[in-house]
Amino acid sequence: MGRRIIFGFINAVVVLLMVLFLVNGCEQSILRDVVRSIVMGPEIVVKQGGADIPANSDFNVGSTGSNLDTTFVIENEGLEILMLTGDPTVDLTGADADALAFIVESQPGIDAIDPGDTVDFIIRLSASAILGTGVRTAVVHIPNNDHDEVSFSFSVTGTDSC
Ligand SMILES: [Ca+2]
Repeated sequence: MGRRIIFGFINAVVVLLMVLFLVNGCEQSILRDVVRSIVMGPEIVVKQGGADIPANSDFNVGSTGSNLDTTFVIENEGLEILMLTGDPTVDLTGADADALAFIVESQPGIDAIDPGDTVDFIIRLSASAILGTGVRTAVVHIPNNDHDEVSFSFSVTGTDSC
């Protein structure tokens, strides 16, 4: 909470500075970019099939009788390097993750994403005769250094039709 207040304060100061630059009428683009990078920092965005997956939302991977892989994309829409700080980088929690119904089939290959760059990871829903048919769910955790989304997470749901 304290951090948000600090960033809010910094944002207010930056807006004031930008107005002053504008009034001044000078070319201040370099300084403006420096100020923006301080404020905006890294910005994590997670996508699947080109669509944003908001934090804390639920994504349905579908139904399978064997293995179903879904590729997700982590994008850095900020102006500083986005660090993926987890170990493992992408982690799954929940009873169905513990039972390996959902696994991270492929981790992001890097833990530092430059501004504008992306990295993929793959989550697999495994159908299992042991678990039987039913709906499976797990929570996907992507710890990172985005100022307001350091514990970015969302749910995945899918149906085991085995
Ligand atoms: Ca953010």
